[in-house]
Amino acid sequence: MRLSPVGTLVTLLGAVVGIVIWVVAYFGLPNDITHRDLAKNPKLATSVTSTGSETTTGSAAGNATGGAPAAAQPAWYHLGKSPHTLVIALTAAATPDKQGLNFNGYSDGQLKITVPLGWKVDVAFSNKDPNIPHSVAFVAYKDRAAMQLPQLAFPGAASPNPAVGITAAGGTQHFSFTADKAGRYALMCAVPGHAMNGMWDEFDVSASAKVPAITTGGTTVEVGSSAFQK
Ligand SMILES: [Cu+2]
Repeated sequence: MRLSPVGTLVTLLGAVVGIVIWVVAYFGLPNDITHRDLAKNPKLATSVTSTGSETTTGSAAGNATGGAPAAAQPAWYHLGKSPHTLVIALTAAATPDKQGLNFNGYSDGQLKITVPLGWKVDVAFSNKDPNIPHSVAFVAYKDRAAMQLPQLAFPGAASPNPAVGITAAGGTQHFSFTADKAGRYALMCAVPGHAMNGMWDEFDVSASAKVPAITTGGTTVEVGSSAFQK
């Protein structure tokens, strides 16, 4: 079959238009529209909104049936091997929030840790900031925003040399104390000026609580299941 010059032109134009459409559709459009590149697609947001024993019960059941790790449980707190021990990892400047003046991303009391009266608290403190030193000290609630290191609420309840602190190069510092007085307390950075700029969170010792609890964003998670013991 022979095409006239006009027919040939129309055929070529049709082919070109087809190719252009194909190229634009497959390569030209941003991934926001096509979502073809799976690696670049946004992660699905996962959130845990549960209160109290629901969480531990639900997660424990998940463990029992699926054998999966307790993914819903943040890794920074769990029950200790010894009875009545809470193990917490507090990381200063864990996020860039407030120029790093935060513990595990929380500042200005956004985080509340509650332990039953008489429990032991094992703390692993570190600082992600390579330049600005931080520390952690457990103090009376009224001293949460103190300019300088106030009196400790419990013997030994601070990282070493808390007024000086450590940078990221300081590694992880371990200390323990017994929460032997019920009341409202705070954990704060004792490097001068940091707590008064918000680097503090709440620490409560409860005479009625049976298990420790972590409260953030209005959600309380009890640290009560043996499923989380390490
Ligand atoms: Cu600090």
